[in-house]
This record gives sequence, structure tokens and C-alpha cells, in this order.
Amino acid sequence: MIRHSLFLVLFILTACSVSEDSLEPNDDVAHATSLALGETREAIVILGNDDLYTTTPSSASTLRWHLVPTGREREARIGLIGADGVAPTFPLEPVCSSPDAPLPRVNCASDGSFDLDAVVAEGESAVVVVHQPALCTDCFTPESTTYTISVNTGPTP
Ligand SMILES: [Ca+2]
Repeated sequence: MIRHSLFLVLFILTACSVSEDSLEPNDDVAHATSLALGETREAIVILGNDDLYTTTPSSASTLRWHLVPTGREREARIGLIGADGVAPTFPLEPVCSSPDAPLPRVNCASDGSFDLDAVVAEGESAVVVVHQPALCTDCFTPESTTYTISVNTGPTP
């Protein structure tokens, strides 16, 4: 009986952790959340429900988005939406560029965070996508992870 109660509590806790955050809907370019230079946002990404962020620098810039998945066991990925509005494909394992690869590139840190560097032209906006990969095939609830995302001026290419 105690064991069953424990499972019930765990199930409810797990189910409750998959609620959407206040930034939704932000699933396409038209509804991307604004992310200003120097700003950090905390959010939840859910399997099948990507989160998009748009940044418009005041001049042509190289920007660096920093993504930190903060969920206990979950992961998240970050990618740049192309000028055609199409999101990149995300394999299960993170795609990590070499540090001197041409931009845009994603550098994977040993702590599980990611830096996405990209050039943004004068007067243009850049849109990035945060994605939850399907890491488990037999979970009771959709996978999700909490994360923080920030953007700052990046390194000179
Ligand atoms: Ca979303």
C-alpha cells in the first residue's frame, strides 16, 4: 500500500511538471518570444512543443545564445531558424561544432550547456529554437526540461 501511494505521488509530481510555461504559444516564427541582448529567460520545453526566441540587435552583430538545460535528467537542444523559417533537424545526440567552425555553430560544453554563435545582419532579426529530444520511448508523460536561455554579443568570427 505504501509502495502504491509512493508511485501515485511520483506519477502526479511527474505529470504536474509538464505544464506549459507563460511564454506559450511560442512555437513558430510569428509567435517567437522576444529575447533582448543581455536578457535571460527561464522556461520549459516539452516534447513536440518547441520554443522560439527572436532577437534584433541594433547593428550587425555576432550573437551568442547560451542554453542551460536545468532539468534533473532531461536535455534540450538549440538551433538557428534559417531565413526560410525552417527549423534545423535535431538528432538524439547533440550536434557539436568544433570551436573554429564557420558560423552558425553550436559549441557543447562539458556541463551540458550550449553556445550558439551566429551573425545577424543590420536591421535583421535572428530566431533560435529550443527543442526537447525524444530521449525515452516508454514514458508515462511527455518529456520536458526546464532551461534558461540568454543572448549576448558573441565572439568576432
Ligand atoms: Ca513552445
